[in-house]
Amino acid sequence: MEWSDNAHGAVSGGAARAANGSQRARQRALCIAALPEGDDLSELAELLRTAGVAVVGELVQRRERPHPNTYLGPGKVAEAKTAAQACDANLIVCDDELSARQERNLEQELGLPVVDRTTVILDIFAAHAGSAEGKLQVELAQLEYNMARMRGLWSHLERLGGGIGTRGPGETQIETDRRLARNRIAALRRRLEHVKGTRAVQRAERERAALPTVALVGYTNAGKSTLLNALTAAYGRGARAEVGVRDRLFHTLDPTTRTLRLSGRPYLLTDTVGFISKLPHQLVDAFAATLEETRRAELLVHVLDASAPEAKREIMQHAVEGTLEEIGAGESPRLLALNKADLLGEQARDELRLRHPDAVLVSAGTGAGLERLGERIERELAHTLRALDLLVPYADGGSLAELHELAGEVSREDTAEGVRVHALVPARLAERFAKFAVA
Ligand SMILES: Nc1nc2c(ncn2[C@@H]2O[C@H](COP(=O)(O)OP(=O)(O)OP(=O)(O)O)[C@@H](O)[C@H]2O)c(=O)[nH]1
Ligand SMILES: [Mg+2]
Repeated sequence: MEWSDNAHGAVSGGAARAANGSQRARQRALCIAALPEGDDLSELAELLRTAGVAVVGELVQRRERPHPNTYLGPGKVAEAKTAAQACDANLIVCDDELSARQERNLEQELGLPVVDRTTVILDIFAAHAGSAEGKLQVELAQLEYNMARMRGLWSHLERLGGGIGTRGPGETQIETDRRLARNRIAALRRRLEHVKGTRAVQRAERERAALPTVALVGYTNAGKSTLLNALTAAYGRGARAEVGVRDRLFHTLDPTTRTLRLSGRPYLLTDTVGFISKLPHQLVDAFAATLEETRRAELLVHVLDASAPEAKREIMQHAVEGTLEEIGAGESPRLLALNKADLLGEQARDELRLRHPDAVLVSAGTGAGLERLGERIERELAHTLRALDLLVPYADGGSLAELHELAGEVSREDTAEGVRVHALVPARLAERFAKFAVA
């Protein structure tokens, strides 16, 4: 193990856990946290790995509540200073969101730049944002976060010459003032409204198709994108470019929607941005438009990494449920998919089945359990379908083809008057066939 167990606040220096190869990382972080019993800093380390920052030491103080002025208690702050020198850190990273006052005081006492968890998450989002909308959303979130804490922040980041916390609006703000930042925020909001307008158009198109929609939601790195790829490979149609999958946090920021065919019937399946504990509020607000996809879905498949230790699993599950509440999707029908089952032994799988009798165990990686997941999705969405009994004239080949497209398997019988059809179609599209209805 590279770090000592810091339950008592000891600090290990030593080799940099360089995320970017063997060369000495530019940013070398000492991680600090005031945590109640049980938590650890492994997730922060993952976040930093994703952000390309090396973790060279950690220091945990066990306390229920952080110190209001300095986050850590006074004795621990002194310890942190020694520790930072011992492990040659040039950055302090805190596992919580710091108040402006805590951050300023800590920087003063420690003589090093201090960055908090929120800044790290915002920075990762900034680096991963791909679409125009995603970039605007992240910039807005960063600006709003920084607005609240305008102070000598930018000077130390300049010293560091880039790196975490410096991407995005940071550089431009160095010479600007609050008023300019506020103008920028207003401009970003307007542009987002505009982009949202086009999104609404796209959504309207999809709604015209009116297919039942499933959204994959879950903690970051749970395997949502892998599951989207696996499900659409198994139940999709035609070759589509795969959604990017990587063992890093917040890989997916822009929602992707694919068609899924269950019993031949089309459904829409959307991959969404991952959630995390202490997800910055600014991000939830900024991503409200994107998250609308989640709110509008008929079914949420909550993807949970079943291979994580139980305590971590519970934290992840609660974080996801809390975030769903926050975005107004708390009441949406939910199906729990326990993913990465391939990493578990038979006994662990049995325990999970007992604990979550309603969940489906799957492995997006190996494909195990996908069939059952498909069946469950279909069952949960049965209420979105309507059974039709129709008589379609032979001349109307177009309507018959459309029925096949929407209903998948269709039972048909040729009669003298036309084709008698019994089919299940999305309720919102049933109107189209009303003129063929037979009593
Ligand atoms: N062993 C195993 N690994 C998996 C499985 N599903 C996903 N993974 C791995 O888990 C990592 C994260 O997968 P993603 O699909 O990118 O996860 P995500 O939930 O989309 O993550 P974000 O977009 O970052 O929120 C990747 O390294 C995947 O290869 C699985 O069933 N078994
Ligand atoms: Mg993803």
